[in-house]
Amino acid sequence: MKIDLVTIFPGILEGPFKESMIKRAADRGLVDIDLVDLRKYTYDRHRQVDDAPYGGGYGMILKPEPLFEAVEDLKNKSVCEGTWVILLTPQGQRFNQHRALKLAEKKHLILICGRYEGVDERVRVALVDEEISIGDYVLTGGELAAAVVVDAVVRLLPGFLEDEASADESFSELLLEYPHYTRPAAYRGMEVPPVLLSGNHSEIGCWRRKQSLKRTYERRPDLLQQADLLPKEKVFLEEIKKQQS
Ligand code: JDH
Repeated sequence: MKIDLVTIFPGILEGPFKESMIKRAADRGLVDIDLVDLRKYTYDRHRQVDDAPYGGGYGMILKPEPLFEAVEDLKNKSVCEGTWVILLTPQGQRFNQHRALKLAEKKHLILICGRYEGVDERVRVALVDEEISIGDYVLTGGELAAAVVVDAVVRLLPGFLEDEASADESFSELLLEYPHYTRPAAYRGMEVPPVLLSGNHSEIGCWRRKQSLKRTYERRPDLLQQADLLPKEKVFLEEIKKQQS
């Protein structure tokens, strides 16, 4: 997968992609991430990327010309058909695991990170395929949001997770996780649940699934709507609900 991030602050994005797991994915050739400085696509003396809003009012708006030039240049250079252009914006559709899975199917993503009050409306209308917001809080720009989206997408690429099964990801990640324990078996009087020390893998699997369901019901019941549960899991869920009331 090819990912281009268009920004006036490439420095913000250098850290997240030049460290750790995402760097390893790039080194292994799973993904090619480029930080594209929007100022490269300005041709005036002051390398101006923003301007005051027509009609007056507070703040500055990213001008259309550098963004159009940047995206068109990246599309022309692209070896693959079907480039998908994403704008990070507080007005976008909420990002979630489902959207991450959809984006992981694309061959070439271009993410536009806005700043100031946002981008000229013509960018949305003529250049952007999808507008995304990472959540209902206000950031100062799109860079950190873009880093979140890229992180979530890259870990889904085939071959990213070397050993663990990623096949059941799409399913298991719709529920909250079961509790994890590592050595020691007893710590400050807190003991690891005996089933995890039993070596009985079908029992362990069953315990974990039940813990997942219990946690999801207690903390994020909204997630249970979209998870399709097995009949016996539905029965278990009813038991949990009864115990609570
Ligand atoms: C991109 C500029 C800053 C902040 C106006 C909007 C009141 C406009 N989940 C997310 N939160 N924020 C962003 C994001 C923020 C951005 C840009 C993404 C580019 N900014 C900015 C506030 C406003 N404001 C909220 N209303 C309730 C008015 C721009 C983001 C993502 N993804």
